[in-house]
Amino acid sequence: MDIPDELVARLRAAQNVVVFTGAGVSAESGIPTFRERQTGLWERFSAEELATPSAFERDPALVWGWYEWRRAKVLSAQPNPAHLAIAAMEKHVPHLTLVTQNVDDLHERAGSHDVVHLHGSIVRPHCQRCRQPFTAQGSPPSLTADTQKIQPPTCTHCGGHIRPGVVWFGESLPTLEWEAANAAARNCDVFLCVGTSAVVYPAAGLTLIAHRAGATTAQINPNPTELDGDVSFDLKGAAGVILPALVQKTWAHECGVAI
Ligand code: BJW
Ligand code: ZN
Repeated sequence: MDIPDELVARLRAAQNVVVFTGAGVSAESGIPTFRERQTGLWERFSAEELATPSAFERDPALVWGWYEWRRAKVLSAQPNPAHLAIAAMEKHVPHLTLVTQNVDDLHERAGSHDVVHLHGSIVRPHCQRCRQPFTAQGSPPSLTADTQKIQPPTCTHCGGHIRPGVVWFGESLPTLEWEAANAAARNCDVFLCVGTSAVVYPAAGLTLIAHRAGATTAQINPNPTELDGDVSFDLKGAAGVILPALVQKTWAHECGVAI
């Protein structure tokens, strides 16, 4: 698809840019999204049985086993051209804030710095009771099934269960991260919303916060979302195609641009 000249001009002139990502940015790395028909995780698994505090209370081994299966997927995945293009933007934009809902570490592995993780990290578990980080975690076991039960490790400080370091439904987002994302959305010139269905709050509200504060907003997604009609530019297509093209068109005139 054609990248709009006006978006390129606004991005080139911007001092403060926010890139806000969802599961779609990692889809081309082979990490399943949540809500897409047929391939989304919530098509095959129940969010209530796996991604809530009460699910972990009820059956910690089921929940831990499922997250170990997903952690193994993340560890064997590689950043794709969308992650790389976002990392390259950091070199051209005076102040770029990368806010992600994703629990994988593919942005970091692509070279992005100071990534704001609103929904936590699947590679950084902690104790459910005393919140101490759990560091003695090696590679996940080779799992034959996505619903294989695995007893979670025990905290060496207090004996509590170790839990995945992610934000489940009904849990608050980490305060510092949420405040940083909110402030960045309110103060940016350009806000790029990439690969999210924009249904999970409060994160889903960030694009509209930026839009109402006067930012240029652009959505990059091959499918319809809740934000259709509410953004300045709607780029319908895969992030791994559109983002490299956007970076190339915006900064190709700068010497040595590489993505
Ligand atoms: C591509 C692509 C390509 C594909 N290129 N794009 C009513 C009832 C009950 C609860 C609520 C309610 N209203 C609000 C709430 C609260 C709830 C919520 O929002 N629920 C809604 C679903 C209704 N929110 C919360 O509970 C949050 N906490 C909170 O609000 O605290 C206050 C509170 C306290 C006490 C009680 C109640 C509230 C916490 C939300 C935590 C979300 N956690 C998850 C799981 C994380 C752990 C894990 O990974 O297992 O986070 S849910 C899941 O959704 C995950 C994601 O980060 C999040 C967002 O999903 P995302 O990224 O948008 O993925 P998809 O699959 O939806 O979309 C992918 C998109 O990519 C699609 O559009 C594709 O088209 C696109 N795509 N290929 C570009 N190549
Ligand atoms: Zn503990």
